[in-house]
Amino acid sequence: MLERDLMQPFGIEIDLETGRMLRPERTSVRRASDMRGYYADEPALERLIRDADDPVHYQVSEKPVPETPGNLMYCISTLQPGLVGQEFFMTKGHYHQVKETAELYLCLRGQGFMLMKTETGECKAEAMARGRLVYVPPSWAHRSVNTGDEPLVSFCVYPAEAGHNYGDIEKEGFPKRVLRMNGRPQLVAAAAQR
Ligand code: S6P
Ligand code: ZN
Repeated sequence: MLERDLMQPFGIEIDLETGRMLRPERTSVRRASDMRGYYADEPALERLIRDADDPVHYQVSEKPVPETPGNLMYCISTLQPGLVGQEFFMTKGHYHQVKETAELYLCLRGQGFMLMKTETGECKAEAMARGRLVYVPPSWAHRSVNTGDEPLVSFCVYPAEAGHNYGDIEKEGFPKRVLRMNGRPQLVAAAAQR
């Protein structure tokens, strides 16, 4: 490869206190209405959409790199606090399309869990709190859950070619849900649902 064809190095700034990426190139936003079908209490989600004017649920800020092997994609994921019925706000969750790809989540702010599951239904939860790094191994679907009262912010890094498979989680869901019971987060077996 000619030297002029090489990708050029660059730097970005992340405010480690707030977890905000300064001047991201791309920000994807998921609103409450994008989460239809994911929560157990569907009427509660509809009330949230109606009464709070379809609030932002979470967003992902990035400065994308080419999605080619050898590159590392990275982003800041910011999940708002709240409840849908008894269930804490969560991301949709996904497998990576390229199953052999892992992901690192370094929590910068907030409290919660990283829920992970395999295709055969094994389910694990790792606590997330400022300074905790969660390693999501290859082949594990992953979803973050915010159990605190401030945004749950993570810095994520993964192989740039990983891709996202949302369809399987839309169909099969996670075996566990994180509910607020007696004022505390509890992991509860999910009924047949997403
Ligand atoms: C990407 C990484 C995160 C999530 C983000 C939103 O591989 O795992 O950036 O995209 O937390 O979650 P989801 O499930 O809607 O992509
Ligand atoms: Zn991922």
